Amino acid sequence: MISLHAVVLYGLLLLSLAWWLSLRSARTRRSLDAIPAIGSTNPVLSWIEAFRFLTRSDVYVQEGYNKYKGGLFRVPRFDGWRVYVTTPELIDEIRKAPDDVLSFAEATNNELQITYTLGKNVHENGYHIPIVRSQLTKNLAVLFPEVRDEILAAFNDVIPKQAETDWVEVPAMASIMKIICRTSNRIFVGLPKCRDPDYIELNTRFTLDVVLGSAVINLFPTFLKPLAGRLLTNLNKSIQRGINHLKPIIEERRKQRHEYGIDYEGKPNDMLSWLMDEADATESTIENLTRRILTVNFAAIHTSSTSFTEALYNLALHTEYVAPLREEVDNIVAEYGWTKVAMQKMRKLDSFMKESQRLEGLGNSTMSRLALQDFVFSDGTFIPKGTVLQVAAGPLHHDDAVYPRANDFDGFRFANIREEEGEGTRHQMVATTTEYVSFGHGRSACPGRFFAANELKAMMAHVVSTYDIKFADGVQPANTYFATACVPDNKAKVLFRKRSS
Ligand code: HEM
Ligand SMILES: *[C@@H]1O[C@H](CO)[C@@H](O)[C@H](O)[C@H]1NC(C)=O
Ligand SMILES: *[C@@H]1O[C@H](CO)[C@@H](O)[C@H](O)[C@H]1NC(C)=O
Ligand SMILES: CC(=O)N[C@H]1CO[C@H](CO)[C@@H](O)[C@@H]1O
Repeated sequence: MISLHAVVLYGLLLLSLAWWLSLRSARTRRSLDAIPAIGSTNPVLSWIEAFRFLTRSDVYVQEGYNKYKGGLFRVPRFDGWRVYVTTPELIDEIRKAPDDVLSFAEATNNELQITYTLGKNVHENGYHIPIVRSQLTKNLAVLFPEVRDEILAAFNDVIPKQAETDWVEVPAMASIMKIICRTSNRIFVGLPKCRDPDYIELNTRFTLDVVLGSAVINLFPTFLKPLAGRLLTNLNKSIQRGINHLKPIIEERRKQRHEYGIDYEGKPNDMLSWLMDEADATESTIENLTRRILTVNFAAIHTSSTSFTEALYNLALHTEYVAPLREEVDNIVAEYGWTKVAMQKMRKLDSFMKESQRLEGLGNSTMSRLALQDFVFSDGTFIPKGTVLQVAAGPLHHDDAVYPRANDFDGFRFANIREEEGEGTRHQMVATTTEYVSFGHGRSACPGRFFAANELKAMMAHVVSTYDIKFADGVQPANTYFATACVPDNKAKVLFRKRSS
């Protein structure tokens, strides 16, 4: 079986190379000649470099930024050249372009092969996006007690009891992922499903299924993609597993609706209910609702876990922040309780989380946009239809000209700016600008960022008010990269102990 797979894989890889070579001679290649390339422009060598990019995107993007800052550069990917912009001005031009010229949805479909991974329906109908942006955000205050309750229960389960009296080592990434998955799903599907270990395991690995699956599918020309999706990924199994978890819940809710009307008494106020309220007939099937819940988890879990894990590493590395953060949390909670309003008042905490995301965040590349038509930047750079644009977010966020002493972790950097400018909200974590693109920018900016910031701050407020934390050796864990994604060290351990003062 395995050797048959290997033969199929090698055969398909050769086809993929042939496809790449034929692409190289196409119109896009000539049209992009004016944009400087990182790595070789030789067709065969650049195909090999596309493999290197999979694990070294940080090096490629930083090199491009250092050499061509002020303009654009391109890097080789399997499906063609990816063009990066380097300045806030160019980012703003991307933001202003209409969706039918530069499309986030189509770029994401290209990168994640959504049709063959999350599902055709998810690509064709993005009805969950306005639900995340409005219903979820509007309900943050009323749902805060549930978020808080799940955070308490999850930390209690994940941090060993010995922490009451002594330092204990906790594997950070895996623990955080569990806590985030539980807390988010408390709001997505509710109790008791959000605590089901198999459901949690499914949702944390589904993201990897999609990312790895799409990377494999992307090696192949369009006509082979469905075959590659079926033979070389385990998405079908994962979706079936999701269906097994959600089918009884969806059926029970349908029954209640049928008997007592759409606003039946005791109707859960969660993502699944909002989706069922808005779904049209094709979206209301158990499979399509399941794909949608898995999609929301895909967008939420690894992103939030990455961001929180990096913030936790920064706290363990810079323990001098524990005291002032703890003081802020204690004071504000004394006045406003554990509420969404309290989270909004915690400016030092907000700044700390934002600074961490500025320096690390999701990766060196954000804001993918596929050109659906030819596009010309104001500096005259021509972008042919079919090209994918990206923002060199990592290098921009690390540029001293954009952020003074950009490479230093300055936890209260944004709180201090807000102090100077009074009540300004322009520097809070959820505010996107042409200089802060961790959540993207413009119409497609992350619709889940209000939920994410609220959840991550509630978690960090719980950590500083409950525990002392540190690293055993004080060494910052190293990030790795997969394609454009930044992956925090998932083996690093953080020491926890019940707060002593
Ligand atoms: C710290 C956590 C998160 C980060 C860093 C993050 C980052 C991003 C980024 C960079 C984008 C693309 C924006 C662009 O290119 O302009 C995006 C899109 C999106 N995010 Fe998030 N995200 C996070 C959490 C969440 C959560 C918790 C949810 C759901 C509850 C979510 C749902 C989405 C969705 C649905 C989109 C696609 C929007 C569209 O297609 O227009 N995200 N996110
Ligand atoms: C799900 O959505 C797709 C695409 O919109 C549709 O073709 C299909 O019939 C729907 N239902 C099921 C059960 O997959
Ligand atoms: C998984 O594959 C089987 C066999 O090809 C198919 O019958 C089933 O509908 C698939 N399930 C999903 C969720 O795509
Ligand atoms: C997420 C992020 O910004 N990662 C890195 C991008 O590249 C620079 C330079 O190589 C790194 O220092 C960042 O940590």
